[in-house]
Amino acid sequence: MSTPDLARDYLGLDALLSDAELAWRDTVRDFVATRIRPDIRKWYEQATFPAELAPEMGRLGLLGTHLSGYGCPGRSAVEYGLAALEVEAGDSGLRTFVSVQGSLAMTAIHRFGTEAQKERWLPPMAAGEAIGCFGLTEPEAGSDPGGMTTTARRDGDDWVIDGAKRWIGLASIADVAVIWARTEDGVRGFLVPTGTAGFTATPIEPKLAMRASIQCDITLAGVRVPADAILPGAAGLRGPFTCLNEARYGIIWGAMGAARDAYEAALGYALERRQFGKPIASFQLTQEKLVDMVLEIGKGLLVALHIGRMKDAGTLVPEQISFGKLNNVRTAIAIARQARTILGGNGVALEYSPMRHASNLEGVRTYEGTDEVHTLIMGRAITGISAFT
Ligand code: TGC
Repeated sequence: MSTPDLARDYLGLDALLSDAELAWRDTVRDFVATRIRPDIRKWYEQATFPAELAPEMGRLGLLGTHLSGYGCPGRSAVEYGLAALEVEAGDSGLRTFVSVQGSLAMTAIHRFGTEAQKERWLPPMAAGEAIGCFGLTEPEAGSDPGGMTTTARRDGDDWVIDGAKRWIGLASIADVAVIWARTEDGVRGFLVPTGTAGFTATPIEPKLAMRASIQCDITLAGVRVPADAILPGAAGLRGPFTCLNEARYGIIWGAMGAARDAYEAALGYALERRQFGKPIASFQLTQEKLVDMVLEIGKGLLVALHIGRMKDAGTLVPEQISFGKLNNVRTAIAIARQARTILGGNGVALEYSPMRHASNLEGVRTYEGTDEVHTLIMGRAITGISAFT
C-alpha cells in the first residue's frame, strides 16, 4: 500500500476518482502549470485576459466540457468539476472564462437553440475560436433578474432589443451574446452577434477582483436581429436559471481549487520562512491554521464530489447546488484570507497567490447568486417559505 501524501490529499480523496478522471485532472493541472501559472501575476497586475489561450483551452476540452455533440468534449459532470478545480487553482478569472463560455453561453445554445444555431455556434465555441457571453444581469436587476427592463419587440419579422446589461463576462471580446430580454410572452433569450449595430460592450475598470478576466457593461440601442435569433427552447426565467445551475455547479469545484492553491502557498512558505530561529511551520498557531485549511478543503472537496456524482446520476436538484456554492465559496475565502496571514507582510505582495485568490473570490461569492441568495434558496427549501416574495 502506498503512503498517502497527507499534505496534499489528507483524506486520500484521489481514491474516489477513476483512473480516467485522475488522468484528465492531471492533464488540466499540467496545462495550468505550464500555461497559466507562469504569467498569471502579469495578467492580474495588468488587468489582461489572455484571449490567446482560448484555442488551447478548446483543444484541451475545457470549453463546453460537459456538453455532447457539435464538437463538444462530452465529459461527465465530475470531469467538468475537476477541470474547474484545476483552472481556478490557477486563477478564478480563467475559470470564469471556462464557465461563461461553456456553462452559460454554450449551454444556452445547446439546451435551447435550434439545430441551425447549434451548428453555427457550438463547434467554433468548443474550439475556442468564437467567444460567447451571457447577458442576464442589469444595472438595476442583479439578484432579482425578474426585474429586468431590457425589452425585445417584434418589428415585422425582426426583433428589436433595447436595454442594458452589467457585469457580463467576456462581452467586449465576444463574437456572440446570449441576451435575455422581456417580450410580450415573458423573458426570452436571443443570440446577438456582437457586431450588430446598436450593440456596445465596455469593460468595467478598474476592478479589485477578477483582474485577469473581463466584465462589461452592455448597451443595446435598437439592436435589430432576425426572427431566427430567438432561442426557441427557453421561455421564462427558467431558461437562464437552467444555465446558471451549470455555472454554479462549476464554482463548487473551482472555489476549492483557489483554496487549495492558497493553502499550498501558505504551507510552502511556513516551511521555509524562519522566525525566532525556526520555521514558522513549527509554531502551534501556524499549524492550527494549516490544519483548519486541510479540514475545510477536505470537506469542501467531498461536497463537490458528492454533488458531482449526483449530477452525473441525474438526481441533483438546484437547491443542492446552492449548498455547494454557498459552503465552498465562503470556505474558500476564509482559507485564502487565513493563508495570507501565514505569509505576513509578504502576503500582500502579488508574488504570492493567497490574497489574489481572496480578492477574486469576492467576485465569485457575488456572481451566480450571492451568499444571501443561496442562503435563502436553502431556507425556502427547508421551511417551505419564500423570503423573496
Ligand atoms: P421566480 O421568479 O419565482 O422563478 C422564475 C422561474 O425560474 C425557475 N427557477 C429555476 N429553474 C431552474 N433552476 C433554478 N435554479 C431556478 N431558480 C428558479 C422557477 O421555478 C420559475 O419557473 P417557472 O417555470 O415557474 O416560471 O424566482 P425564484 O423565486 O424561483 O428565484 C428567486 C431567486 C432570488 C432565488 C432567483 O432570482 C435567483 O437565483 N437570483 C440570483 C440571480 C443570479 O444568480 N444572478 C447571477 C447572474 S450571472 C450573470 O448575469 C453573469 S455572471 C457571469 C459572467 O458573465 O461573468
